[in-house]
Amino acid sequence: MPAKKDRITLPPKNAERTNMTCHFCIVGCGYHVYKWPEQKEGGRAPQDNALGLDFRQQLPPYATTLTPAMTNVITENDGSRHNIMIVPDKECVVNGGLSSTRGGRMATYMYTPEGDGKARLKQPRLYAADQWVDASWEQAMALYAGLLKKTLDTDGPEGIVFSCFDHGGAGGGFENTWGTGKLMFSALQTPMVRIHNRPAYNSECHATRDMGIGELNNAYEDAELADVLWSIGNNPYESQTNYFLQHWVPNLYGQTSGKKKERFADEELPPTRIIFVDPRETPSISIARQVAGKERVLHLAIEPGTDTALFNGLFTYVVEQEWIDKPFIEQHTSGFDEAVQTNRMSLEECSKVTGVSVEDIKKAAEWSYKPKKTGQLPRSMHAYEKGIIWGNDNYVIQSSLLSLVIATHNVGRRGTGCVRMGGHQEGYTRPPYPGDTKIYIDQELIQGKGRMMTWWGCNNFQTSNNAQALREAVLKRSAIVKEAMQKARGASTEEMVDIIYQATEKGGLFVASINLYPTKLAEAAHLLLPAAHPGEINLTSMNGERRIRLSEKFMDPPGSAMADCLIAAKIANAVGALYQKEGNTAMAERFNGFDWKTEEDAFNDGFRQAGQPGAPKIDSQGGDSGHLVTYERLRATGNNGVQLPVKSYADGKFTGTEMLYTDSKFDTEDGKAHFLPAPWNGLPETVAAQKKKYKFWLNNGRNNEIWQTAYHDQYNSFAQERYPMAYIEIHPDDCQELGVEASDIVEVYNDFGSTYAMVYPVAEIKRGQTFMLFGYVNGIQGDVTTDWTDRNIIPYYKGTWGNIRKAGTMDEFKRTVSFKNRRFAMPTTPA
Ligand SMILES: Nc1nc2c(c(=O)[nH]1)N[C@H]1C(S)=C(S)[C@@H](COP(=O)(O)OP(=O)(O)OC[C@H]3O[C@@H](n4cnc5c(=O)[nH]c(N)nc54)[C@H](O)[C@@H]3O)O[C@H]1N2
Ligand SMILES: Nc1nc2c(c(=O)[nH]1)N[C@H]1C(S)=C(S)[C@@H](COP(=O)(O)OP(=O)(O)OC[C@H]3O[C@@H](n4cnc5c(=O)[nH]c(N)nc54)[C@H](O)[C@@H]3O)O[C@H]1N2
Ligand code: SF4
Ligand SMILES: [Mo]
Repeated sequence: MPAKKDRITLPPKNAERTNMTCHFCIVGCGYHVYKWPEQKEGGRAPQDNALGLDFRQQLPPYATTLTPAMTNVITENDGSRHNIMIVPDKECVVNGGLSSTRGGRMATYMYTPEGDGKARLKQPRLYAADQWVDASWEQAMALYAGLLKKTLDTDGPEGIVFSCFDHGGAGGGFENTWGTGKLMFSALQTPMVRIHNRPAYNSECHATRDMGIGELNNAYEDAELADVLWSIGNNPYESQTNYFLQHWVPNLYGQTSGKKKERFADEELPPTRIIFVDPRETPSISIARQVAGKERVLHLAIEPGTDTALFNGLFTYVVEQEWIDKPFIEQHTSGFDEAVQTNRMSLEECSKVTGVSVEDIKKAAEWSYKPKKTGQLPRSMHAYEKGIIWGNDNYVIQSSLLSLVIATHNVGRRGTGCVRMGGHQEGYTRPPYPGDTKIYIDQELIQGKGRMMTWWGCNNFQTSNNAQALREAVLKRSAIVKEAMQKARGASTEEMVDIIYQATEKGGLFVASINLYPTKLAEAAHLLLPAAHPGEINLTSMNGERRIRLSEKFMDPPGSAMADCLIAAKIANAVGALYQKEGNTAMAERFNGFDWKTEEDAFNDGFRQAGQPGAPKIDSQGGDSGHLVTYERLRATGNNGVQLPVKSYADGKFTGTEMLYTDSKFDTEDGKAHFLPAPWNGLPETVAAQKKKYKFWLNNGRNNEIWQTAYHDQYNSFAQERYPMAYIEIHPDDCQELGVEASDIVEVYNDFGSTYAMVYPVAEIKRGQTFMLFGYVNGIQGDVTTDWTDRNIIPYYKGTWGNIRKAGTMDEFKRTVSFKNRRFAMPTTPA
């Protein structure tokens, strides 16, 4: 790993400047990329550097955010070397110049031959004769397309299986969801597809959509206008950092900000309050207490998986108190009475199930729903994420939450909204999924179905539920194909296609991965195809308030890596050509329409024609206004872009949509919001059995420094020195009972698998509960998650129990890793 830099080279006045939306989380912070020849350097006087800042003296606080990790030296394909600097954009309304520990490392992660990105795939790689061999795209396509065709011809599309991203940002974007979607759904027409983060082709938000309420329905500004903020199964400081810091924290600090006073002049404006629903005390909670003071923060530390009971108890209570919007319910909703019946739960019962005191449940209701002295209903924004999406029965939790929200009219009014906090940026546009039922793809693979499996911009070896079983099955099946390939000495590509196909008749599985890096999937793969990420390609995506921006290409991808949409086109064209050659024009036609040269061609073919399925139709014909959005127009709007759906474009300006449902017309056939009954059913049997048998709740999720499977972070010294392995938070008294201390390595196991983690004692974790970093390269939490899913094949990643035993100690970790409390706390002022 290269030595850490302590000096920053400034961009000269004439450095090239392009726009970049952060690659990573949903928030989509705006950044500027500066690029200039390696030997040049800007001066310290403001007129001598492109940042326009005066570095001759100490800059005022927050004048800029600039660290060595935001700089790098890249090499282009022609051998020329350039400095780059990727810094947050102060003018961007999303982040206002803030960066985070993840986005702030973007420059470090851009490809250089010696840097963090050096392990990037540069050419296609074929597993041949027990080793990896670089291959040309033609050679790779001859094999891959040959196998696709052979499988299609012999057993139809069901033999062809994919797991693919469906989001925005790196490994996604409107261009690439369209490219991959058109290949899988229009050309190959296979229903054997799952999404990157769940084992079927389905939605994370079935219930709220069924109720007529899309999950990204407000603007980040609404968090500044709310009276009460709810964070439900969500840790916003670590997972949506700059949304929290730039839009929630100011509201919590300011109590009644100027903006609120201006907008709601005739309303009582109580000091802003925040309510967290999370069994765990998160760093976000400790920060909120610091900012707002303890009395304005309420933590409902529910028993794991009891969210439905909580919302049903609150719903029942507010209906009894009549803290609901009756005219709204009458005119704009249906199903209220049935929901009141089914969801009924007394405060006492609610308290018993959730473990939250009656007093706190009442307090939450009073803060959030009791009409103000001036008569209006409070403005309560309900934000949720993976604690309930991957919670105990996704569909039912969302039904119960949304029922509470609709009854109290907390959608479609400014300062409200019931929204996903989000994971990645969004960027969905695809032809319709060709299947009519949801297929549990991982189980199909485990049961020996499918002949070819492609992981596209995802890594389910580290991220699926029941991940150990998946890996075991895939590795075993992959080995059958590998053995056949090794024995095929001197075979031509056509012969190799037949040999592989025959191996799949014996239970084998051909595995491909389309990715930036080899990843853990390389252990099973026979073919690796190199993809390019934002900065190396043009890419559009939208953030959690539906704000679309264009990230501009500023450098070459390594080797022959290319955008995923162009890889999809290459595959389609190769299969089409094989059918053409055979004279099968009917089949060849299915692979037409991929004559794209650039990402922009894919954008114009996809987003501008098809729009976003599921997005509200808003133009005068009830159509999608995606066609108004072009690269050129987006480029001109810079890092602020426009909030979809676009209403119009005139005089060089877009008019977008800040908030949905302000007209109380919902996305249902009758335009009404539909309540859904949400019975409290306890834990699913599979999960309850683990709970009964094992001692510890194995909660899991994100932390601030690590992005997803650590695909970049595993090569980054800052991340690796901090977390050489996945850690597990355990209460100190439990540590003592287990005979372990900080930095020890434990085995975590149950009926579904076993994994390893580094002990991180944390006093704020309840006894009998733990929290493990999910999806890590080294210590895979998914190994101990169950195979249970809800009716829509949504897993319960957060709900699993297991035992823990000491596996060993690691002197190196003891010496080098910090086990400082990660929960923010101000030093207490001496009396
Ligand atoms: N136990 C447990 N499991 C979980 C969760 C949990 O909370 N707990 N959460 C779930 C959730 S919400 C998610 S999102 C998933 C994440 O699961 P995955 O999507 O499998 O994980 P990522 O690391 O995001 O995978 C992205 C992969 O794409 C590659 N990549 C990056 N950029 C590009 C690109 O531009 N093109 C291509 N082709 N490849 C690229 C990266 O190298 C990486 O291997 O995990 C899920 N699994
Ligand atoms: N730093 C960082 N940020 C990220 C990511 C990352 O990898 N790193 N990934 C991005 C992605 S793809 C996603 S999807 C988001 C996820 O964003 P979040 O959902 O905020 O993150 P998680 O840590 O998965 O889970 C949130 C909380 O759910 C709680 N929880 C567990 N069980 C329950 C339960 O039964 N009920 C309730 N109410 N809560 C429960 C956990 O204690 C945890 O604090 O983060 C995004 N942002
Ligand atoms: S908050 Fe999210 S989008 Fe913003 S810089 Fe951090 S990772 Fe990137
Ligand atoms: Mo996610």
